[in-house]
Amino acid sequence: MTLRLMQAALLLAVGACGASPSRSQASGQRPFTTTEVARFNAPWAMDFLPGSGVPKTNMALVTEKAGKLWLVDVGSGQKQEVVGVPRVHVQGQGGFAEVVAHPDFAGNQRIYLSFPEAGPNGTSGATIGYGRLILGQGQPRLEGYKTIWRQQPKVTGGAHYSERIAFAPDGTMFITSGERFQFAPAQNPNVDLGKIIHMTAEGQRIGGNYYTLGHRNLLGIAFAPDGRLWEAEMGPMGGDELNLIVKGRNYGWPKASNGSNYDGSDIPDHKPGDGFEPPKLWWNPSISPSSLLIYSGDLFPQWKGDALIGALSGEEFIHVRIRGDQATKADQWPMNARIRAVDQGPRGEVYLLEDGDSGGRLLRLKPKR
Ligand SMILES: [Ca+2]
Repeated sequence: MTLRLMQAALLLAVGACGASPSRSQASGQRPFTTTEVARFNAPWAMDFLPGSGVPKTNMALVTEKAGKLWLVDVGSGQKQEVVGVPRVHVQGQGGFAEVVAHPDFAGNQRIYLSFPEAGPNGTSGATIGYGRLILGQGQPRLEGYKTIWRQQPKVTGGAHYSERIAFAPDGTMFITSGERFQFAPAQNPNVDLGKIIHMTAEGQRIGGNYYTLGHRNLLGIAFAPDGRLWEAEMGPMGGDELNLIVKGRNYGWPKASNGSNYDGSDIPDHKPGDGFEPPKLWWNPSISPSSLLIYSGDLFPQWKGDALIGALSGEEFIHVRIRGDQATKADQWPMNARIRAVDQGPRGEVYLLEDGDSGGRLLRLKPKR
């Protein structure tokens, strides 16, 4: 056999293996192992508590959609329910949603939550607020909860609340306000629907009504180490997006999308000169991005500075390479479960929360040796 033939045979063998549609084959290529830490009922979000002089401790908060908040020690897997949490309006996609610790949590004990509240005539709207998490005195409890933002207007239906929170390096806050499945209001500068809003940590708006507009259901928002703000958004059929967020820009919904409406009708694709900011990446078929982490740890050096995305309908864990203002698809690992949240632990390990009404697992990912 000539060298060339041997190379061809080797390529064929590798190609046959790589082309296998088997999910177990694909999961065999994962660069990580997964360990179950705990289980939750329909978990939605998680965040690690900062400690004195450390950005993260072993203690994480986890929200459950039906209205419970848990403190979990990811070392032991032990869970404690937080008492004194506000009552949550649960409807459709809405319930307890985001939980984020203030960057100075060690000093002010402040945690932020988001969830819908009911309005008149069957309406509802997203809210954001904060309270003090009291630890070390028996059961953890929340005190002095205060609502600092109410999505206006309240509308009927239980879809597309979004209500994610990201703290900026300067201590201000960016929140996502979904378009509530109302379409056109995403283009109306005078309402909250379909916007990213910039505010102080006390809820005072910065720079006007909104920071960006023309969004649909924004379930991931995160700062990269270089200070750029990225956002993952559930678009229509075949139009899920990763966007680079730039102040004042219009991201097009519902006038432009690389996807189509779920009834099959077309929406004009993004094109140069249409006045709308195109996504850096989009997914067709849809993946349903639930969450976005920009990884900053050392445990997975190949992910440093890159985006990690959980996918609901895609049932995948997705790695997107980020270089400056550019993003490229790198890996999509099948997880055989809807992934609701992605977070980074105190030693650079990665945590995933599975979606599901009972037994949604909290998984720890560590590098495969
Ligand atoms: Ca289109």
